[in-house]
Amino acid sequence: MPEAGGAPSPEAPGGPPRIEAVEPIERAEVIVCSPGRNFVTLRLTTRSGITGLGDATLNGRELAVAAYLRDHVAPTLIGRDATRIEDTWQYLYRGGYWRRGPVTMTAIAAVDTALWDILGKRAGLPVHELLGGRSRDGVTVYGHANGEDVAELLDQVATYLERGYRAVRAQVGVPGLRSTYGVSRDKLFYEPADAAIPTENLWSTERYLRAIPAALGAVRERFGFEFALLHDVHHRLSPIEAARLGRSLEACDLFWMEDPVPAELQEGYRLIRQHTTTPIATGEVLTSIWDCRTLIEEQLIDYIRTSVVHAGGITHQRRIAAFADTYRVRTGSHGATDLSPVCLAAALHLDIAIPNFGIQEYMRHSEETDAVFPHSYRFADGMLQPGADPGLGVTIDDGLAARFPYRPASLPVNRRLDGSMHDW
Ligand code: CS2
Ligand code: MG
Repeated sequence: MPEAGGAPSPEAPGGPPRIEAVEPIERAEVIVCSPGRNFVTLRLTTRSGITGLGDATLNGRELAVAAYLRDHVAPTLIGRDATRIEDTWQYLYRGGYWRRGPVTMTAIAAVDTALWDILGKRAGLPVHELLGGRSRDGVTVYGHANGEDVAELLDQVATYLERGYRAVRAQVGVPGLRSTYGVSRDKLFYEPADAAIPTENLWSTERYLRAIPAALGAVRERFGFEFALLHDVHHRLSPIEAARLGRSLEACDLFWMEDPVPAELQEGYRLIRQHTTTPIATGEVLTSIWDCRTLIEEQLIDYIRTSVVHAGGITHQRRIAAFADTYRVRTGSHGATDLSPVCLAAALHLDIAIPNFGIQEYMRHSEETDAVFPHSYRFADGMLQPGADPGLGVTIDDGLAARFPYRPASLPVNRRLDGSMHDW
């Protein structure tokens, strides 16, 4: 039966005659720019002139997603009905032979996010109202305090608490290693993709395991327990090492210990769980609900950290959150600087609406990034507010973006003291 306002049309892309598109997509543009760091942005424009933005940034692999979008996805979008968000997701995911993986899921995410933006603008409503409306007053975020040593870390924690943060992630340099991932030169704007050819960091599990309990213990001793304290292991331990770390941090009352073991070693979480009550978060490199299934079903984690941009957009991230809620697992969306303001806005609209939101990562973008992507979200009192503009509330300044061309930039790699490769 035809939809309201629609009649069968022979013009629909591919296949038999379909219901006429309510809001046909006319243009799909992929914009690559580097205002402080690289971003890939998809802009869809409908026949009636509504535009929607989607983040398509995959750190260090940006051009792979740009090509995937331009060469394989964009041609299938022209003429498609922008109001068919779920169907477009199914078309791109279920319709595809090659599934999942970061490149594919980031491209799908960009399309999906742009379609939600368009829907919000058509309706004249911010996306979170379309997702069911507010479930909370604001989105609690955590900032990144880090220091070369414990003294610098304590200074940085103080800075974040003074700025009103209610939650702080603490990372510290490991004594005897010349650099440690997560510890940056610039304290407010952290950018890990620092060189065209990957920088080589040094790693020692033994030294790390000695340094962290002392550093986090010093944070609690100085600042007390009235704020959430988080720590990111960056996938670097074996399950028994992670179990030991989790146990040694129990007195610090962590909000979470993040990514204790490599993402492909999900069985390892069973062992960690048997040994420690420190809450566990993972998921920033997982790209679909199927990647999270065992972790959630077996309640091996407390927070799922998949993001809108790397896990299939608002549509799929919402599905992951709903699945996680069934098992009392909460969300803690990835929000490093490589997730653009478009992704951050999309995450905030979802965070504020879903029942099982836990916390949102918030690494501030540089001034250049914020200038290229004017946005309506705002930080106050340790929380972000998505704003009330229709859609996502983010635009892109094309002229300014063009002044920041793409520059190759990679994440570092990690070698042990004997020169062998260690997990990222
Ligand atoms: C980190 C990030 O934010 C985090 O939790 O793990 O620094 C992450 O490594 C980068 O976003 C990778 O692109
Ligand atoms: Mg992380």
